[in-house]
This record gives sequence, C-alpha cells and structure tokens, in this order.
Amino acid sequence: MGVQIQPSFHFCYNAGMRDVTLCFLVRGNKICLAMKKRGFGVGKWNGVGGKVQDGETIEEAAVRELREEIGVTTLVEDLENVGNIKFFFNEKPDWNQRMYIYFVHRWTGNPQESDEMAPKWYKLDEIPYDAMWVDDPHWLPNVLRGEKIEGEFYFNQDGAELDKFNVKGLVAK
Ligand code: 6OG
Repeated sequence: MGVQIQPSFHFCYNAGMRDVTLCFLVRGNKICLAMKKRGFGVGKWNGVGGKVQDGETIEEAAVRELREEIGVTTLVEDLENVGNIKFFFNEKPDWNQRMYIYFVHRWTGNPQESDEMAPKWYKLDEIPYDAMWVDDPHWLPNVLRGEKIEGEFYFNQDGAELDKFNVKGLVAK
C-alpha cells in the first residue's frame, strides 16, 4: 500500500513565512542590545538582525546583518543558535516571520551606530523589557538562563499586544 499523505494545516500556514535573524553579542554579565532607528520595530531595543536574502544561509544572513547594522565582524561558527520563534500577526499575514536567534561570544570590532541601529551594552539584570517587543520577556530570560527554546507568538493586528503564545524549552545547553 502506498504512503498516505495527510493534508498538513501547519505546512500550509507556515508556507511563505519570511526567515529573519536575531543576534545578541554576549560578554560576561552584559548583552548588547540596539535601538531600531527605522522600519519594523522602530523605537524598540532588540538584538541585531534582519531578513535572510536569496542565496544566503540563515547564518550567513546573521553575520551580514551584524556587520551592516553595528559594524561587528563574526564567523558562522561563532554563532550559537539559542532558539527559534514563529510570529503570527492577526490580519497581517505578510508580517508573519520565523526568527532564528543566536548568541555570539566571539567577534571583532566594537559595536557602532549605523543608520539602522544604535547599540548599547546592558547588564543582564537591567534589560529594558518595557521598551522591547512584548514577546521578549517570555523567552529572553529563558535563553539567558541557558535554555534553548522553540516558540510561537500570536499578535493582534499591529503587534502591540499578544493574543496567545507558547514557549517550550528544548534541551539544556
Ligand atoms: P527588518 O524587518 O528590519 O528586521 N523581530 C523581532 N524581534 C523580537 N524580539 N520580537 C519580535 O516580535 C520581532 N519581530 C521581528 C527580526 C526586523 C528585525 O526584528 C526582529 C529582525 O531582527 C514580533 O529587516
């Protein structure tokens, strides 16, 4: 008997989701955040990243974004994947994205301001969650504790409020 292929709701739902990266430089008890100066998430502190372009891997995109946005050079092998999150925006499916999150422990150059972002070092116990995306308090503390996470977040139309979310820890690092 042939293999039966089940219609997959999730496959259809995720199809065409944009892949984006998010990197955090980590040094001792500090993490580098950057103020988004324009575009999606303007006015928020966040890690550094952006859309994966045609012809590059997700890790290559992460390395490129760090160079373009804060002038820091790193290598693909110095990226530590600490989690992946899918974002769904009610009534704005073109905003839906899958975000690959990395910690970076080794790089060259000091983080510098660009047209896109203004970096700043924060102590781990002084992270400005009030000025970040509303999902961040639900997963960033987990990865800072050493958990690897997989999450799904569902937002209202403009991304200001969370409708529901699910975050699960994968394996201890
Ligand atoms: P550009 O579209 O400017 O890249 N991003 C998010 N980061 C967090 N923490 N929470 C969210 O909740 C996010 N949605 C997007 C991915 C946008 C950058 O913003 C990140 C990218 O690094 C909704 O190219």
